[in-house]
Amino acid sequence: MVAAKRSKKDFSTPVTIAIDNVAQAYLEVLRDRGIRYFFGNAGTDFAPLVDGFARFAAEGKNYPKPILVPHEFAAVSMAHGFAMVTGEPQVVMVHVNVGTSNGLTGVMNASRANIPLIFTAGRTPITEGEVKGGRNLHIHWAQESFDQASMLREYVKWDYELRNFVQVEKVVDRALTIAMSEPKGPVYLSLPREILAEEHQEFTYTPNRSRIYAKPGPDAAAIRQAAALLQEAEKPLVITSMLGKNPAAVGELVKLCESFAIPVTIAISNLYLNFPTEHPMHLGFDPMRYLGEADVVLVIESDVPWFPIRAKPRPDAKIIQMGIDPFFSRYPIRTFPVDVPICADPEVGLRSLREALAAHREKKGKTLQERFERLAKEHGAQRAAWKAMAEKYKKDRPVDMEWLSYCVGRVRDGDTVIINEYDLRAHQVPMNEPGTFFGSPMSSGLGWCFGAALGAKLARPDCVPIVCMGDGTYHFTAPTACHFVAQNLPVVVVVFNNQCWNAVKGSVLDLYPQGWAAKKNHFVLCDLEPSPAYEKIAESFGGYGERVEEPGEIVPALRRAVQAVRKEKRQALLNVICKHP
Ligand SMILES: Cc1ncc(C[n+]2csc(CCOP(=O)(O)OP(=O)(O)O)c2C)c(N)n1
Repeated sequence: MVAAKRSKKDFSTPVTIAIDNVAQAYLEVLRDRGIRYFFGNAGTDFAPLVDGFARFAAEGKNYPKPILVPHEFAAVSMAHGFAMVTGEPQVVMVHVNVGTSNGLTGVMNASRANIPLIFTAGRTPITEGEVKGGRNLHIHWAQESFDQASMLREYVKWDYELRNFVQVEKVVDRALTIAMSEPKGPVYLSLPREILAEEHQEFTYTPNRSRIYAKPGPDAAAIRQAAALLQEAEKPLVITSMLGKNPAAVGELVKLCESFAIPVTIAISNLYLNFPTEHPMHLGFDPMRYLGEADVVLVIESDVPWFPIRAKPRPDAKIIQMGIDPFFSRYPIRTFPVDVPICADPEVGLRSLREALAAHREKKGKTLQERFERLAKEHGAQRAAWKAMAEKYKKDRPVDMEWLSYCVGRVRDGDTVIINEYDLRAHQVPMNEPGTFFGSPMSSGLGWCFGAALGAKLARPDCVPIVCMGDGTYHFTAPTACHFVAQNLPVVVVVFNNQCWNAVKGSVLDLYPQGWAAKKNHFVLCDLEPSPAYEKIAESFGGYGERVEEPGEIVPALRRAVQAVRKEKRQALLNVICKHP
């Protein structure tokens, strides 16, 4: 190995290392740029990389660490989970066009949730024997695409193909910069096998480049306008969905709402712990309940703050929309009204807003105090109603999801991370610390949760992820691939098993309350029966599995499952039999 020819302090001086081929140069740049993991689902295109990882191991280079995930959708979801917990960009590699298509739903999820992924795929060799790495298998002809990236171009911020050795470093940096610049999101890089296999003896690159990414700040005039509106507001309302993707922004929202007695509601897309649920200004998960009264609405990082078909703001209400991309410009149609747009990371935007409002506080002190007390009372009444609802169902068998969610809330502690895809009733789970709750992306590429929980576990080895999903969702996770990975990254899976796709059934009833299906109680394509013993699937991967039917057994079963992960270091699955709607 050629020794690094530079002083340790001088990060702008290029270094030269010995390599065999382009693949090794590529891995070296990833390593230098701080990429810790390489989520892979391999094929013949990976040969130079698999060989390169062996050289890395022989040289004691531990990162990026390859993680085999036996399904691409799970691999992308896992990288998604790691990135959502750490904020670090993640690298996934899949096999040519076929692997790309399997990972595509995961890329859609990452795209809508602004998760920075470098999604990469091999490209099948195109040469027919003239060049090393060229075609030597029948698949190499059939796996060629005219334009491999075309299938996902709409969902990535940038796509490119590595075309030659001299650009390895620049291409990786460009991919990282675009993925990490706001609004963050996935990019796609294809890596042709002949290029990866191309032989070179030395690689010169500049260490430690490109780790600073741009963050937009708010426009001062927009902040002044928004502050003036909030200052005069009698019934202000905050609606948010994913403010908590930057955990530091949660503290800023708390300070603003506490100081100025502004209630916070969480929209249906509920991706993060956006506001401590036990804070007196938290008014639950249904903004539409309060929307009609509000005179100033502050929408923060929320793609769908309300459903226009169900609720509308007052005609004279003023709407402020704040976010990195408050208009969600990648959505073809989204027309929520806006009077004051604030394009900013909410951490900075909210701080500026609070500072602008602070000057007026004295004048309104008494009014604010009264408002705070009124809202705190409403907050308390909401909690009491939720608890009463859980209690009402506490003896129901089959189990009611309201009660099951309440039980999850009782077992949760400071070390658990809740990951939810659909069925957990979030209002039943008190949560106050940012970074302890993650909900499924608004694109709803079903099955995200299990992979995401594995990524969260990899990112925070000491935590116990409790991943809540319906029995329908479970099938979409590529469950055996996830259980396979969970052998080394144990998590608790709670299957809210209602033996159907209630979301589909519900939409039929919604659209056709008096329709044929409702009248005849005949719902095709909705039931998942006979319901299998999901717990046995986890058992076959060495996990703890339990079928739970008794409502009084849920908390003890959850504790056994958490214990299996925490103490025995093995995965657990609870198959909780819930009411079949
Ligand atoms: C990839 C994909 N396919 C289909 C859907 C449509 N879909 C949304 S929810 C759902 C059913 C979820 O079932 P389950 O997890 O059991 O929850 P339930 O609806 O019963 O509460 C389906 C099929 C989707 N969102 N994503």
